[in-house]
Amino acid sequence: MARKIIPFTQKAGCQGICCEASTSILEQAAKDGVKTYVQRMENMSAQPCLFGQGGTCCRNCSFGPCMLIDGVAESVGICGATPATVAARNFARMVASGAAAHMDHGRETALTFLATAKGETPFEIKDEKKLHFIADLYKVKTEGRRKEDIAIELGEKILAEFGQQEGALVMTKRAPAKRQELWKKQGVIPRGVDREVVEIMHRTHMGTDQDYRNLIFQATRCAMADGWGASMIATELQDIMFGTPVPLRTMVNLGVLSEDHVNIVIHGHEPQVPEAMAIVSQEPEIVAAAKEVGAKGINLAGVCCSGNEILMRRGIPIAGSFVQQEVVIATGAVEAMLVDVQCVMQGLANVAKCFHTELITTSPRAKIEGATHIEFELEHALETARDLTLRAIGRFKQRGKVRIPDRKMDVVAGFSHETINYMLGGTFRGSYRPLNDNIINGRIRGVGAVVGCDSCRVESGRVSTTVVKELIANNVLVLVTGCVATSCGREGLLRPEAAELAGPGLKEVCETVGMPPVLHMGSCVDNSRILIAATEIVKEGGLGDDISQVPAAGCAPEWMSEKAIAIGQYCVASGFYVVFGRTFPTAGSKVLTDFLFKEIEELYGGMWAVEEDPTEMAQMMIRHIDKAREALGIQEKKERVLFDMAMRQELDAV
Ligand code: MSK
Repeated sequence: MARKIIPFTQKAGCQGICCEASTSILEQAAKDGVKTYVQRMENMSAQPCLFGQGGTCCRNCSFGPCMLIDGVAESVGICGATPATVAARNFARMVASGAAAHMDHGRETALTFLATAKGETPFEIKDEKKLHFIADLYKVKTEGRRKEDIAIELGEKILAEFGQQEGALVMTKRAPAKRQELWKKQGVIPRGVDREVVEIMHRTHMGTDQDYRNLIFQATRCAMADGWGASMIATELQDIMFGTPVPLRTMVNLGVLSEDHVNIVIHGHEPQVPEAMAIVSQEPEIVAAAKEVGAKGINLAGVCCSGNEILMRRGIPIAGSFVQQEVVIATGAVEAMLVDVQCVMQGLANVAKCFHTELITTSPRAKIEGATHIEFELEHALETARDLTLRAIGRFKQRGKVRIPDRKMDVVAGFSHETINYMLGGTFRGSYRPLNDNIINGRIRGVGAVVGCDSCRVESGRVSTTVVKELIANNVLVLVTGCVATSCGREGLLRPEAAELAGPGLKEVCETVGMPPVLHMGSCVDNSRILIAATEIVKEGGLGDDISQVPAAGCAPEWMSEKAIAIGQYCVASGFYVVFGRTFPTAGSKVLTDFLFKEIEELYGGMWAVEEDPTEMAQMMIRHIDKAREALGIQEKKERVLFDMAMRQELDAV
């Protein structure tokens, strides 16, 4: 039966519908009996369970589930566990799961890197400068050595960190000295990558760690092993192999699908399959095969962070964000959707069945009933990519009616922290100095990192973009990653023209440099780029000697995954104020929530907050930024000369 789709423009009850392009497809899909997340949400018999949502439902042993009500005397589990203990265990397990996702991603990247160094993959060592930089960090000798030999030794050292039992993860040494001291004092420097997840799972077993502070301590150490460990490893090794991103123009939204090409959509997180597909998709034999079936060629497009990886490095367009994944197939224009790990809805299999689309899983760690499984093996990367492409070509003639909305938007992406360095500092004298100076003189009020998912539970995409617009209007330079970046792209916020929406100071800087006020820094693992950017700001000087002193704040307005919790916790441990949208997973325990929202600041200089209203989310970040400015004594606007390109060139010539 056809169901009513509520247009996103109607304020009440507009959960999940993210843009007009998606609305039209979802309406048609509903009429055709295609079941997407919209119907599944309508079919949910009840609102989310309050005990589960607030973190006070314990199902860690078979006495329970014990559902605890905070503040009610005697409301403890059969074992005596308090709401704070239960909520802390559940929170820690979310951190463990989220961090594990990035850790497995980092491990796969390290294995690919090692195989690439040994000449066993079609990939190469593209960024030698970064190879040398990371090799130096790991004390791998570089002088007079072949890049492959450096990479083999580096890859082995990095892989060993995953099973390391004692010591400290090397990447943590990149943080400002004061931050490292604080971590040492708190004891949260991760000893190994995998060890910290295992220890959470042990501590949260029935009858083990029953002190909420001690549980959060381990959750923090584990989150650190994600942000300053596995995620950073993934980002840096991917950059070395596939290229460090530089600004480029491309497109986002459903309109990037092509009526006259074979459309192959790549969804998930790890960049190996997308990179291999990008290599083969333009091979003359492949293009000829596509033409034989009446298509003009192959059109690759991304969804979620697989999309962000190839958007950042190759300019391949993104068809949709997390919430749009089923909508992409429901256009009827997709011959194959390739999925690997994380954020892939099981519902895709049923949507694909309603069309000619073949849904193909490529990772041995993630299969879906009803999908074809073709394992992607590194040693046969290009052969597998050709096979996948030919399968998609084979489906082209089975296309039925195609409905590709005429909606796509220009974006400028590719802002690695190195790019920010060059872009603001000049090609020949890369530096964060101009950024710091503009923060000090008040043209830029501060930096806001708006990251994470888009959610079916809110007005999808719109919550995040409202936060972003409010921030830039108040002269806050915004850094985005993940699906928030796609939402911003759809709304035109990733174009230099978006400077029109910025406050006068930020607008002036953007226009001088020719950059958007919202900088796309990549995928979920690339939140590590934000940690490094914050560190560079500290190292440049003038804005304190620790990340917690920088006028900056983070936000995940539409978070939904456990990865977001792990990311939030490593950001708090790094000194950031972090605002999450709609709901917080410890809300059922006042004691624990007070600890995470207040007391934890005394330990790490960062803390959590939650807020439903997007404008208020932005205002909370702005108030925090202003507080940091006040503490630095830079709240008064000081006039400084803004260096334009000609002036910088003059300086370089000196
Ligand atoms: S994909 S974790 S929905 S950002 Fe990285 Fe998007 Fe969130 Fe997945």
